Amino acid sequence: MKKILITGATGQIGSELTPVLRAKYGNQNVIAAGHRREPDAELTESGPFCSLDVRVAPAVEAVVAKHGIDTIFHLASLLSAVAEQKPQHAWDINVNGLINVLETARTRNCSVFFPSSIGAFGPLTPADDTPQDTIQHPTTMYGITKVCGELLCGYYQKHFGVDTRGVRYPGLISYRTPPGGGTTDYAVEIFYAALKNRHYDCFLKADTRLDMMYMPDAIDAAIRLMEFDGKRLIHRNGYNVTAMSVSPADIAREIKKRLPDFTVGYRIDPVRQGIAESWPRHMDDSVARNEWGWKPQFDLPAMVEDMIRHLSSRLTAP
Ligand code: VAH
Repeated sequence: MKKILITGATGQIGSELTPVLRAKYGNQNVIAAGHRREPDAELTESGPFCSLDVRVAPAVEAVVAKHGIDTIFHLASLLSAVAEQKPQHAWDINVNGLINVLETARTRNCSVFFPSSIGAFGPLTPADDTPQDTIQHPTTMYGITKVCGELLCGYYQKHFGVDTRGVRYPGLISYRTPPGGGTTDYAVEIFYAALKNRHYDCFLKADTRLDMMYMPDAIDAAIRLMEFDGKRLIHRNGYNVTAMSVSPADIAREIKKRLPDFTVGYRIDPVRQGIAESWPRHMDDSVARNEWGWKPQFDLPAMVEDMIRHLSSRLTAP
């Protein structure tokens, strides 16, 4: 990787991947591109930033040509809950945006990282120890766009030789940039609420278990996969990767060990509860571990400790 473009750089993953890649490859070699969210000062002052609507093919091509890009981390996407409110818009961004990136990668010989999700699975998928290769049939527009994305990346690799790679991320937890419009957002909101108010009303049921991952591990997975010897990869796209399978009650209990007066309530959002129940509880990620050395560093206690440490200086209740 010499010249990198990150689409969706102002989002939850992009805002953390950008500084890590800039530290590794040089600030001027990592172009951050965003569209909906305004970039923060760190993003714009540490290296090149441009506004980019991935739905506009000539705009994608122009950015790649201007900067001589050889690697694209394509993160621009609508998340699950907001995609259910605007399904056609989600298809436009998540699929037409990806096709534009893949077409540019084909003509400009770029490698592409594409993040799929546990959302690419559905109610017919084995919910525990979900295999790498299994039935998907998602019932959300978000999941349909992610399965389509996995298949498109595989097609462009097989038919055009484009170096596409990707993982199926679980819910991602981070303290820098809150996610927007996701079903797993509760796992981030709970920390802000615990530190500000010592109470959180969760929109998922207490026992709703889902795969989760702390952002440093998610960043490591993306970079490790993209730096790995492509000739040794078999699956290439949509690798199951996870770090922990937890419920809101599990996270609340771990927070309470550090904030004894924290309490949690439940105000269920039927839409996001329905989405969560259509996803697996725990994926088998042994294929990623065997093929390219995937290994998470943060379990539930370590993640909670680090989240509270980083957020407490900003949000501690008086
Ligand atoms: C969402 N955070 O909730 C995303 C993610 C597995 C969930 O894809 O939509």
